[in-house]
Amino acid sequence: MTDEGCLRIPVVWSADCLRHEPAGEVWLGGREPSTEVPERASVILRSLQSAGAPILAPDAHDEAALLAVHRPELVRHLATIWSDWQAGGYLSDYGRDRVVPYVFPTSAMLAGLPVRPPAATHGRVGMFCYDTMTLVGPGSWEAVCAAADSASTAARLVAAGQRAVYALCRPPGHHAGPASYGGSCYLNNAAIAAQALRQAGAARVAVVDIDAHHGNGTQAIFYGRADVFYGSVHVDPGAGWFPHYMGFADERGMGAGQGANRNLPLAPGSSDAPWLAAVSELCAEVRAHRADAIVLSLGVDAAATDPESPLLVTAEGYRAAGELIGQLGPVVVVQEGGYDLASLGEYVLAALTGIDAGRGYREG
Ligand code: SP5
Ligand code: ZN
Repeated sequence: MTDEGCLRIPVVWSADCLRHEPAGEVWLGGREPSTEVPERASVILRSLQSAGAPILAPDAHDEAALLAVHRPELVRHLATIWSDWQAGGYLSDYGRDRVVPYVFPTSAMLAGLPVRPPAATHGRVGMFCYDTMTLVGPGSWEAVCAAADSASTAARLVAAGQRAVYALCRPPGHHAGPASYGGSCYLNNAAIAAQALRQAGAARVAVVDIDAHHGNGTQAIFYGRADVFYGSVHVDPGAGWFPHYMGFADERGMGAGQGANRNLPLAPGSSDAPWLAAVSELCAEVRAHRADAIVLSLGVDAAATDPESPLLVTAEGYRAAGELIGQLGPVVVVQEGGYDLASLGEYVLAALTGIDAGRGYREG
């Protein structure tokens, strides 16, 4: 293959990411087939391999990389819940083959009382998992760790001088908060990458999130901080879309982080022109914050072909977005959502091709 036809961006990938098999999602009380399936990663990998991208294995990272953005209680829960579930007989006695919450300690329920960790395993799940669609099974923790390791490794490579590295993370991460998981996400791969860049010497980092859904977890992790800007374009939660409770335009950060959060919600049905205008506005914010490095939360579920969102972005739109973002500075690209198996590979390749083209950098 000629250099011209070759995608030069390294891909960090571990086959352990295939070990998470959610085996369904409970939606409105009924179990439905999963949308976040292992095949998503295989399809993306094949597309990038055919484009000639170099594939690298992640290094294993210690728990410190996870604990830098997550509460130890969440990490311990995710690491142990499947074995507790088995030991508790939920599979053998009740035929429940995946971990699903059923009681949630909402602020409305507690009415001011503190959360007391429940004695029962099945009671405890809702303390961390905020929806019924994010199931845990036998290989989930191994995949969650492999995804986090891939993001950390990509951040290390960018900190060492690579201009753009792509982490093929699965499961995705941007809905996971400091002590919460949901939205098919368990640990926040993008936040782990952003924090790793900070610790490797970048004074200011920007997370740009172009997944169709608002990255409520990433926002929550950095909401009070000025050193990590979070900007997102997504389908308007006010028009009835997940995550329903967060992602509104007036959420601008708090305390020291005031002004370092920017949400650009779009109407359902929005296509390339308004979406790219919003991406461009986020890029202007990133420049204004003088970020030394960028983390791109690359969900391709804004695709016109995607079953999980009403946005109508084309592959050319994703390529153009990649070019704009690639001009901002060094980029760690982290895979988030994207569920149409027939077009996923094309959309991810389009975004990375745009970044590759844009990484000549337009300084200033
Ligand atoms: C990472 C990511 O893109 N997570 C998105 C999670 C949004 N899920 C919302 C699910 C709404 C219900 N979907 C109906 C599917 C029925 N099987
Ligand atoms: Zn999404």
